[in-house]
Amino acid sequence: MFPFPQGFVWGTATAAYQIEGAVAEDGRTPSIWDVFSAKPGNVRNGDTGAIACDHYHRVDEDLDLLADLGVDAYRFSVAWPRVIDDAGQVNRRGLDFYRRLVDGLHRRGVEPFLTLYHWDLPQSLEDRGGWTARDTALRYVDYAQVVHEALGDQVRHVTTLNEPWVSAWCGYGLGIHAPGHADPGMALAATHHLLLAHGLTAGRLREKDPSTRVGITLNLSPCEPATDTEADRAAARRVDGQLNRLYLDPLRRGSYPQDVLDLYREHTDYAFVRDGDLAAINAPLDFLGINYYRPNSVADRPESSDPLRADVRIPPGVPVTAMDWPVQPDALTDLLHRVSADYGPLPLYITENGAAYEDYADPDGRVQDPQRVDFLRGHLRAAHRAIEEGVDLRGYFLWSLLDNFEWSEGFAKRFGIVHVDYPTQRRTLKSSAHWYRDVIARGGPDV
Ligand code: IFM
Repeated sequence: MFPFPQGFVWGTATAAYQIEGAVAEDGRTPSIWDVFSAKPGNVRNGDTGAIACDHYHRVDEDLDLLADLGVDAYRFSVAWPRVIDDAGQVNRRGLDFYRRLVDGLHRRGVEPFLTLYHWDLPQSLEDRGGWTARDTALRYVDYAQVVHEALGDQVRHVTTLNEPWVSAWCGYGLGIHAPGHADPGMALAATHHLLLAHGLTAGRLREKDPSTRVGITLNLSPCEPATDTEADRAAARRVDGQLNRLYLDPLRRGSYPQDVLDLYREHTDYAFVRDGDLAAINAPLDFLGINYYRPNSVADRPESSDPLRADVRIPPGVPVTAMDWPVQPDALTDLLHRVSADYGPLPLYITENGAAYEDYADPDGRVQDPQRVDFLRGHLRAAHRAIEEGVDLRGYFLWSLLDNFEWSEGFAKRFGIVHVDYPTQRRTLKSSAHWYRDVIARGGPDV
């Protein structure tokens, strides 16, 4: 038995664009993901989030699933383009949807953990420069205040951003996510403005309502050298810098890591960093959310020192998920220790962890996913070990409640513990959902 502490928060997570659908209803305006996914070649099979899991119309059914699982908390995101229209006016009908969601959670005894930004920037703001423009950070603060005024009385935990690395580097540095730019200088400007949006908002919300717990969620991955050569060790440090320290250092120490700034000097002069910005970004945090999926085993690539072109390998003999991500739960324990030691003390939550596998319904309609159960068990045990060794880990949100729109992979990758048959929108609990319900009821995995 691996008993977690009393009060440990068991949850599941989703994000607006990945599940809601209803992209043109009740005054919602287009987001960068509507525009990006409509362009042929950007998303596998031409999929879009236009319908997704139709959660917007099935919210009660989906909340019942949460109640059935017995979770303590549910992490969801608010879609900015539902709440603020292209003229910058508040859209009450959009807010009403989230009010119904939050009320429905409370009625079922489930605590809402609200994420303000999970990648669906209003396209109208992208047209004015998106996250490369400082003004977007200021618009974000206004948006955050609107959401807080409407829902703050019922929502204690607010996460400002989900995975700013992905927003900045996949969206502006690599061009594989919306809005589809491939320019490292833009990615660095986007990074800075995302972090500024976070910091200004954290300060503002704390000032207005000290009872709100404000955090941010980062995708963090331990980076190990593939071999013990000096070249591989340097390559691993570069990837760690760009992926982890570029976010953790300003948030927790008020400075950008010099080695990462130096790596990209030919792409930007960093004129977008203004006096006082880093102090704002370094605002006190009530918690840090960690999304952990995999570590990186990094080998040097002599022709390029750019972390975006890094040679990231699967260590021999390590199993992989349907995303080709190596399954290495021990790295989660190491990561939790490192974050606590280097950037704590700070309450931590695992705000995402989970895996995609090739799931299908058998002739009886059942969906058996033993590989996912093994994945989750291994990671929960790794989290448990970290707690036993002193890490202040407060909760675990499984990604994801439902199969959903996996960004540039479309609907081809299934991360849910609940299977969604997209043509009928029928939901079926996979065996991992039954297993997770038992884990929650027992307060930890039994083996
Ligand atoms: O689906 C995503 C989620 O939106 C952000 N974190 C990683 C998940 C799996 O790729």
